[in-house]
Amino acid sequence: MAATQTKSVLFVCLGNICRSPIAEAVFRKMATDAGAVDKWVIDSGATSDWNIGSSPDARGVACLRSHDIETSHRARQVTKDDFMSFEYILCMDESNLSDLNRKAKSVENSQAKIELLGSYDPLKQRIIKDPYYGSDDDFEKVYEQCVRCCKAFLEMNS
Ligand code: WE7
Repeated sequence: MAATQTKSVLFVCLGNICRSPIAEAVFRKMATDAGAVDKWVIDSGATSDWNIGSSPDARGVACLRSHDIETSHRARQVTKDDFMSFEYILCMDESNLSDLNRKAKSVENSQAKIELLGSYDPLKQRIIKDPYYGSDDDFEKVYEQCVRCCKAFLEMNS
C-alpha cells in the first residue's frame, strides 16, 4: 500500500450541535465518496462548554438525513491539544474566529490554520449564521453553504 500523508480538519461553532456537526458530516461524506476518507482525520467541536455530550440538533439531523447523510457525533469542546494536532480549524462566524484566535494564543505551539469555512465558498458568503433560533430553512441554508465550502476545501487538498 502506498504511504498516505494524513490531513486533518476540525470544524468549529459555538455549541457543536448545529453548524459544525453538519459541516463534519458533509465533509466526511464527500471525502468518502472521493475515496479519500482514509487520508483524513475529521472532527468537530465547540468554543463553549454548554452542550458537552449532546447529540446534534434534531433539525440538523433531519436536514442531513434528507440528504442521505448520517451523524453519530456528540458535542465536545475544543481543547488546547486540538491547536497542536489539527492542520485546519475551520469555523463559522467572526465570534468563533475571535474565540479560537484567543484560545490559540494560550497554546505554546499552535500549528493550526484557523479560518472561516466560508472563506472557501465560491459564492463568497463568508459567514455561516447560527440557525439555533432559526427555521428548518436556515438549517438547509447552512447545509448548502457547507456543501459548497467543503467541496472547494477538499478539492484544494486533493
Ligand atoms: C446556543 C446557540 C447554539 C445560541 N447552540 N446554544 Cl444558551 C447558550 C449559551 C452559551 C452557549 C451555548 Cl452553546 C448556548 C446554547 C447552543 N447554536 N446559539 N445559543 C445563541 C444564539 C444567539 C444569541 C445568543 C445565544 C446564546
